[in-house]
Amino acid sequence: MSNNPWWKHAVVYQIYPRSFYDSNGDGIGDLRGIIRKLDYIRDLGVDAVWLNPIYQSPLDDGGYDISNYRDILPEFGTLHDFDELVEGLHQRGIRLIMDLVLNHSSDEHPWFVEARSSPTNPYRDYYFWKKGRGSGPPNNWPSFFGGSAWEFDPQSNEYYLHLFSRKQPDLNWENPRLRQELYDVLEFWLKRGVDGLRLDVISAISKRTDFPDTYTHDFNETIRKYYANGPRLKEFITEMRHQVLNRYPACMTVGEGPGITPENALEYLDEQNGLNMIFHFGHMFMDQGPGGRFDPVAWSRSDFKRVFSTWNRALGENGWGSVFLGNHDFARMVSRWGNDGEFWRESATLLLTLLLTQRGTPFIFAGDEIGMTNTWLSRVTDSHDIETLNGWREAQKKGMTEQEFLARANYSGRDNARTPFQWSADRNGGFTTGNPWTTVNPNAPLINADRQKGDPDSILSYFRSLLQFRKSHPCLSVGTVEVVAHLPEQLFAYTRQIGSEKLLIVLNFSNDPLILDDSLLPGPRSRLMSNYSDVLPNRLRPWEARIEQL
Ligand code: TEU
Ligand code: CA
Repeated sequence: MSNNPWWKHAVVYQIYPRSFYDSNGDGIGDLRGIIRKLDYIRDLGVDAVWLNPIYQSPLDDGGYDISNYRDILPEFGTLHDFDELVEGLHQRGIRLIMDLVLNHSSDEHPWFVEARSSPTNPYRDYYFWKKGRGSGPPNNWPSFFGGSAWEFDPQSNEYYLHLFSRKQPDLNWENPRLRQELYDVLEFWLKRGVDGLRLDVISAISKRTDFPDTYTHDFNETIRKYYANGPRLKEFITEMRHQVLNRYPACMTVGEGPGITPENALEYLDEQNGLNMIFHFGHMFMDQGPGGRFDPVAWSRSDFKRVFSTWNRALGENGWGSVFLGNHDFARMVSRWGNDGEFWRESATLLLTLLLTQRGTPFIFAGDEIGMTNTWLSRVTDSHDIETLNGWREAQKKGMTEQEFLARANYSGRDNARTPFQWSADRNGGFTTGNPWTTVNPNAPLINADRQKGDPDSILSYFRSLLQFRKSHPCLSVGTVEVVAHLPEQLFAYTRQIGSEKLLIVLNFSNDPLILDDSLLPGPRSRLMSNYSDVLPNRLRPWEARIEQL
C-alpha cells in the first residue's frame, strides 16, 4: 500500500441516516434522502462519507443491533438504493465508509434465534453462554446500558453475555466458524464498492474467557481492564486482514472502541496486519466520572489540550489516528466544548479550526458544519436512546429524581446528537414533510443550512473555506505537530510543518479576551486565516482562532 494513502489526506463526513433527510415523508431519514443531498455533501469539500448502520435491525440501539448483515433496513431503503448511493458518491469523487458491528449481533439475528433454541444447537457457540453463580449471573460485569452484562435464559438455565443491551448478545470470536461468517460479511460490502470500514467496538472482540469479576466500580476502568484489549485481539485483527482485507488494499479500516489508550493504540495499527487508524476517546470520556456517561465531572482546558499532545506522541510518525469532537454518541460539540449562546458562531468555528488542523484524519459529524446544538428533553420518556432510558432506570434505583437525571441526560445524552439535520426554516427544519421520528431542535429556524449557504460569515462558509485551505496545505494532514508550551490555560497553540511549509494555529479557548504576549509564540508570522474578519494586534477575542504562516 502506498505510504501516502487516500485516507491520510481525507476529511470524513459522518451521516446518521435516520436524521439526515427524509425523501418519502414517513418522518425517517433514508438512503434516497442522502442521494437527494449529494450535491450539498460535495459542496462541503469532504472526501468520504461514513454512514452509521443501515442494516436490518429491530433498532434497540439505533441499528447497532443487526439482525441481517446483508440487507438494508426497509425504512432506510433497498440494496438498489444503496448501489445508487455508492454510484452517486463515487461520481462526485467521494468514498463511502460503512459501519460494521462485529462485536455483537441483534438477538433477532437468525444465528441467535438458533443458538437460543437449544444448548446443542450448532450455532450455540456463536455466542457466550455460561451457568450462573449461585442465584446470580456468572460474574459482576455491568452492561454499558445499565444492569448486568448477562441475561438469564430460562429455557437452558444459562446466561448469555451482552456488554451492551440484552438485545445485543456478544459474538464469540473464539469460534473460527463465526469469524469466517463475519469475514464473508465484510467481503459482501467490499464487493459492493465500499471504500472503508468503521469497525464498531473492535477493541472488545477478544474476551477474557475466564470472565473474572471486575475489582473496580469505575466503569471506564472496567472497560479498559476487562472488556477491551483481550488476549487474542491482535490475532483476530491480523486474521481479518489476511482473510479478507488485504485483498482490498485501497479499503480503509478505522477501529472504534472504548478502552483504546495511548499505551495500546499502536497495537491496533499495522500496514499489513492491523487497522489503518483508530478513533481515540481520550477527550470524549474526560468529563465522565466513575459512573460513566450520567456521572458528569468537570473537565479542564489543560486536560483537553493534553489529550491531543498525548495522542500525537503516542501515535508518533508511524501511527495514524482519527480526530473527532462529536458524533452520534456524544453531545453536540459546540454545546459541549464551546459556547452555544453568546459565542455560538465564534466557538463553533474555533472548534472546526481545531478539528481540521490536527494531525490525523478528521471526522466531522453532520450538523456540526452549521453549528447544530444540543436539544432539550423535558421528560425522560421523550428520549429515543436505550442508554438514556436504561440510565434513568438505574438512576431511579439510586433515588435520583427525574429532574436530576434529566440535567445529566441533557448535558451528555446521545439524543442531543440525533435530532434531525436542520436544512431550512421550513416546517421540521426541512428534514421531512411528515412527522419526524424525533423532535426537531426548536432553533432550526435560526440554525439551518439554507440560512448559512449564502452568508460569507456563516459557520458553513467558514467550514467550506477551511476545508479548501486544508487541502492546499499538506502540513495540516501529514505534517508534524508541535504544541507551544507555557501558554495561559485558555490559549491552545501548535505548529504544523512539512518541509519548508510551517503554520501556527492559535486558539483562544475561552469566553474571555486575551492580551497576547507575542514573545510566547514563534515568529515572525503572517495571518492566513481567522474566524474573525480582522486581527487586533496583541489581543485575541473570545474564541478567536487564527492560522498563520511561519
Ligand atoms: O459505541 C461504543 C462506545 O464507544 C461506547 O462507549 C459509546 O460511547 C456508547 O455510547 C456507550 O456509552 C459504539 C457505537 O458508536 C454506539 O452507538 C453503540 O451504542 C455501541 O457501540 C454498541 O454497538
Ligand atoms: Ca423516509
